[in-house]
This record gives sequence, C-alpha cells and structure tokens, in this order.
Amino acid sequence: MIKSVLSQSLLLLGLIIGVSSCTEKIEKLILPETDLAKEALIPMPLKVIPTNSAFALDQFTAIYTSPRSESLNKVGAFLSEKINAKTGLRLSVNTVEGETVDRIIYINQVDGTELKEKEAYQLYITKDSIILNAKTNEGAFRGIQTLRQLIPEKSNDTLNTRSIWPIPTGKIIDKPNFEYRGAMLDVARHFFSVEDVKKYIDLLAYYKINALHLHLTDDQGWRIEIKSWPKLTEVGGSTEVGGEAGGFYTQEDYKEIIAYASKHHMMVIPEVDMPGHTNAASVSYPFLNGNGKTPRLYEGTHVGFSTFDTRKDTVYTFIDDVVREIAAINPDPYFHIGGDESDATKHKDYVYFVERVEKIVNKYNKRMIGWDEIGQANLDSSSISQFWRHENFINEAVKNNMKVILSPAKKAYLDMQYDPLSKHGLHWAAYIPVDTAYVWTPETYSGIPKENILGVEAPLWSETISNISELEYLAFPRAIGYSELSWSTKENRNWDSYKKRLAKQAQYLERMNVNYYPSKLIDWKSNVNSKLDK
Ligand code: TNX
Repeated sequence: MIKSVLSQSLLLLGLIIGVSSCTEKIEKLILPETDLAKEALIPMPLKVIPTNSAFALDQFTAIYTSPRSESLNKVGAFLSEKINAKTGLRLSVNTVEGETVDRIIYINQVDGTELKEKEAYQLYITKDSIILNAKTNEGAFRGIQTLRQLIPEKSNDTLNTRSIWPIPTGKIIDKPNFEYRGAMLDVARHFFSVEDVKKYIDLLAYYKINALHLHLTDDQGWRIEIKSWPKLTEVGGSTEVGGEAGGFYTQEDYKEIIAYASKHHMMVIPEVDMPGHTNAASVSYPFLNGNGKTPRLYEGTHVGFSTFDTRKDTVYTFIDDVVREIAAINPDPYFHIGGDESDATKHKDYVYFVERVEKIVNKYNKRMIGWDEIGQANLDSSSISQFWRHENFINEAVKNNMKVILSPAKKAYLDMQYDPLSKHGLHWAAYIPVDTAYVWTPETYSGIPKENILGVEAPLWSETISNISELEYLAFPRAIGYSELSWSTKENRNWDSYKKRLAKQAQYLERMNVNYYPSKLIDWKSNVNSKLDK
C-alpha cells in the first residue's frame, strides 16, 4: 500500500519535472492574479482555499490518470472532450507526447481517509499541475465538474503571445451533503426524445445531479417498450396531452439513455405509476382496469380517475413482467412505483396493492420508491417515500424508519410557474420564483430527521410543456439551485452569494443553447444581450 502510494508519487513527480523542463523552451508565461474563493462554483464546495496564482491551461497541457485503467481513462477522456468543447484545445489523455507537454492535469485514485465517501474529491491546483484526488470514478467525475466550471469561457490573450485559459490556484476539498440529488422528468404527459433526455443529462451532470427519475407512464401515455405486453406502447403510447403524437422508448432507446446517464455517473430511476394514473395501461389491456368504466385514450390533464383492479392476480403477473423487463435493462438500485393520487382506489385496496407490489420490486433486487401516499401501507424500511405534499403520510414512513426524498411541491416543483406571467407551468402549489426555489432548508423542512433524508429531487411534470425549449424554460435556472440545496452544506448556502454565482451561469447556459428563464431577480452576466430583453 505505502509502496504503491510512493511509486505513484514518484511517477507524478517525474511527470512534473519531466514536463516543467519544457516551460523554459517555450516562454515564461505571465499569469494573472486570481481568487479561487470568488469563482462562480455551483454547487458551492465544502472548502475552498485560494493561493492567488494561476494554472495556464493551454495546448501544452495533458491529462493523465492513475491507474491508467479503462474506467478512469474514460473520466479523463470526458474532461478532455469538455475542455475541447469550451476552448477548442485538444488535450491528450494518458499518451506521452514528450516535448509538447508543459503542464498536467493528474486524476489520481487514492484511498485517503478524507476521501472515504464515494463522491468526495480534492483538487490541488498549482501553477504547474492540477491534481484531482478521488477514491472512486464518481468522485473523480464530480471533481471534473468543478474543474470545468473553473475554466474561463474566454482565453486570456493579452498577457502572453499565445492563448491561455488561466485556472485559479488553490485547494478544494469537497463532498456531497446528501447522497441523492435528483431531477424528475415526466415523459408521459408529453413525450421527450432520447436526444432531449441526453441534453438534460448533460446540463444536470454539470451541477453534480446524480439521479434522473423518469416518469414513464401515466393516464395519457405509456412510454417504455415491454416486450411481453406490446400493446402498452402500440396503444398506450400513441397519444399525449393535447392529442399530439405521443411516442415511446424502445428497450434499445432506454438502454441508450441508461448508458449515457452512466457515463455521467447518474442513476436512472424508472417510474411506473400505479395503481392510479394507469389509464394508458388499461386502454391497452382492459383486464387491468378497476374503475368499472370502459377505458379510452385520454388527452386531458385531470388526475385521480383511473385505477388498476387490485384484487386480480393477473394484474400482479402483469406488474411482475413489467418490473422484470425494466429491471433487466436498468442496473441502478431503485424502482419507483408512483402510488400518488389513487383517488379511484379504495383505501384498503391501495394498501394491499402497495404492499404486494413492494415484494415484486424487492424480488428483482430493487429498492422501492413511491410518492408520499405509500406511507399509508406497512412497508419495509428499505423502501423510500418521496415527499411532495402529505406531511401525515411522510411521518408514517419516518416512523417505519424509511428514508425520504424531499420534493415539496411548494418549493421543488419545476413545473410551477415563476410568476403569473410565466409562459408555461401550473400554479396549484405555488408560484416559485428563483429565490423561493433556493431559500429553504431541506435539513429541517417538515421536521424529518436529517438521518432519514436521502436527498432532494426536483420534479418536472409536463402537462404544459411539449419540447426541449419549454422544458429548459421551466428547469433553468431553478434546477441549478436544487443542485446546491442537495450538494452543499447549510453553512455554505446563501442567497446573496448564490445569486451572484448563478448570474455567471448565463455564459454556460447560452453556450449550451439553453432557453433559460432570465429572471429579473438575477443580474445575468450574459454573453448575449438580446436574451435579457425577452
Ligand atoms: C401532481 S406530484 C401530480 C402529477 C401532476 C402534478 C402537476 C404527484 C405525485 N402527482 O400527476 O403532474 O401534480 O404539478
């Protein structure tokens, strides 16, 4: 162990000495003064210690990883790809290009005690090198997002004869406050393509979100291919709110989403909402229906009218197939069963249903998540309740020692309008301007003990949005605030500091072509003035 740390350090030293000799050959760089503590990092890291100089990122910088494993190599390649997109530079990863390497970014897998949490990382930035220490690939990946945010949008071409992107020197020690940092997308009310979902993943990963919850089924649409029940998508996937075209993911499409999320160290949580919100399933296979009416395709936005027949064994055979097929292609640990607004299900039937479905989910080695109404059932403490509205049900879950994901509609619903003039969104829970979305304390919200809180998730329901641009209008900038609420400690969160850092995200959002809502509460540091006239 000591030997391997030693040999790693020697290798690193060798690299630094080896490369620094090139510096003189090229030119003595003039570096700007910097202040790492004033950088617009979101989410705010645990500790930031500035040393006021700069690492000159330029074409003579190379990326190395230790070990040179395939998986860490991928993390290095991700960084190189993103540096290229931002600066146009092409940095090599783990290939020695001798004379041309002047400075290095070294991604180092270590086992230090400070790095025992899997997403923890440390960044040591000096004039000569950037060392990113992490125990796991996830940790390294989160650290890379911090590094990406430290690279200026524009190179500094005035100090030297060539372009450099000065990165402030200093030390960052970081780890997440909550292990679950999620965003939910409703692809059932309106369908969103694989490309749309990938873009959302890109944006969320930049802010260290690690869970994407896909609301795959609802009254208006069934969006995931189930090979043993093909009509779910043939019939149930054929429409959406407003009578538009609908759509669905084939299992191959879904695998593509999972692979893309996994490249971004993001889990995907599939949700099959039941026993209510099941009209699309019941239209496809009427034997599932339990509300006594003939199910028809539904394009409206009312809730609470549909239910499975909870007392038929064949319904559970169906559910077993659905969970089995999805679990087989979604390796992440959770399966969401919905469970909300089952107003057409009798209380005792609801409880019976949720308890029986929990066993199916567990049979496929998944931890069950459900909306807070599942607190009415007697569930295993491994199951998770997602708080959106009902404090009484969440208290029941906590009594059962279950963990809770916080998504209080009044604070965390991305589909709520910013104000009465917002072009999209609803307001049944509240208007949620950018400050309201950020200024609350998950640690003490509703009196749930901190040890029971798994994390925070921001749901985006899609009754009022039907394309990526509308999605972006509701999600940004608010989603960025939820990243800080779930990653950063209470002591490190502060609206005045946050709003200044958020203002500077405009440049990233514009480069990514994101249709963010230019809230007047923020003094946007935009590249594109026209955006602010909207
Ligand atoms: C409530 S939140 C719902 C959804 C709607 C949403 C609209 C929850 C668990 N159920 O069915 O889309 O409100 O804001």
